[in-house]
Amino acid sequence: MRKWMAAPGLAACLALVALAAACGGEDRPNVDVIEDGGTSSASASGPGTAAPGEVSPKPAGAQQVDVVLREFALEPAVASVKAGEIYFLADNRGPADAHELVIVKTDLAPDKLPVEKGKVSESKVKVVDEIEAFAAKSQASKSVKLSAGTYVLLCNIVETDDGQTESHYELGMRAALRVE
Ligand SMILES: [Cu+2]
Repeated sequence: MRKWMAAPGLAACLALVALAAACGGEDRPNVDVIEDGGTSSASASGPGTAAPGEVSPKPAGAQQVDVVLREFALEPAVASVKAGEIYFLADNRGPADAHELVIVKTDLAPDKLPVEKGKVSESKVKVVDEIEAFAAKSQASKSVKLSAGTYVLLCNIVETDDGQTESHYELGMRAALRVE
């Protein structure tokens, strides 16, 4: 009985789709809701927004350095590595903000880099590479060849909310990494 009823129902539906999209109409509002949700969440989150990070596989032979990013700390799992290819795997634990991972080669202490308006002057230090800002609760990776020396890992995002400047670097998102 049910099977027999289902067939004409489907046929009627297909016919109506062709005529007036009456059956297909049930799908269309769902699509619109998804699109609206995506748009509004992106615009409502403010300056800290960024796309989720992307993780690529660790190259063979590279040394892995896990780095935790959060409001407001930057914590490499190790203090030193051997010179060579380093695979940085950054884990943004937020809870809310986008963060980045900038790798600077410098003899200066992590908290002594030149700063202008809360931002480390990237033209005055040697930026080796970086993982660009990526969203909270996602991970991002980058492989970088590092020569021996001392490095500072930092997040150089500065947000301005209601005239208040929030420098991730000054709030503590910086750490030393020694390459031997
Ligand atoms: Cu940050």
